[in-house]
Amino acid sequence: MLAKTMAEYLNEQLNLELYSANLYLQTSAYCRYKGFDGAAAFLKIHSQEEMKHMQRLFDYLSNTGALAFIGLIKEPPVKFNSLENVFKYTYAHEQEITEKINNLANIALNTKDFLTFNFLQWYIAEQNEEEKLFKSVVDKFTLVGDSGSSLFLVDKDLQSMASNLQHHTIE
Ligand code: OFO
Repeated sequence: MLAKTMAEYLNEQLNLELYSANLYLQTSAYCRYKGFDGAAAFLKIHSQEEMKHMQRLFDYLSNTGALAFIGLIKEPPVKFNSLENVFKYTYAHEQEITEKINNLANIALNTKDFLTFNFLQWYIAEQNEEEKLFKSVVDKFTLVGDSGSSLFLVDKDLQSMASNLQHHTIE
């Protein structure tokens, strides 16, 4: 049985993962609206990944005798100045999530909740991957600049990244 405070912290994280799913779905809508179909596909797949992060927490809470609860999820931003801005924003968001996960792991360790500490290892590894992924997209903009043809290339690249991710998800 999870300690009450740990269940509260994990529920907070569950709701943050739901926010992440909404953020990626909303940014996908923005990209599609602006004609960046590759970026839209990439972000939409990522939204599905975030739902899996949420469900993992949902199951852990349920399986340890706690009550998972869905709270009020804040609205994600709708408008951005540029495609690069979308990815700078999402990269910063991933960095924040990493901090949250690390903080949770720290609390679990300090309270000797080794089961939760063990559960969080998956998230620690996952965050490392997500940060790498989003940084690699931000780096593309630095490399190619922001002219129309550069954006076209980045968008094309995101389309192939989306196809790879889709493939990975199906396997
Ligand atoms: Fe993007 O890792 Fe969950 O939130």
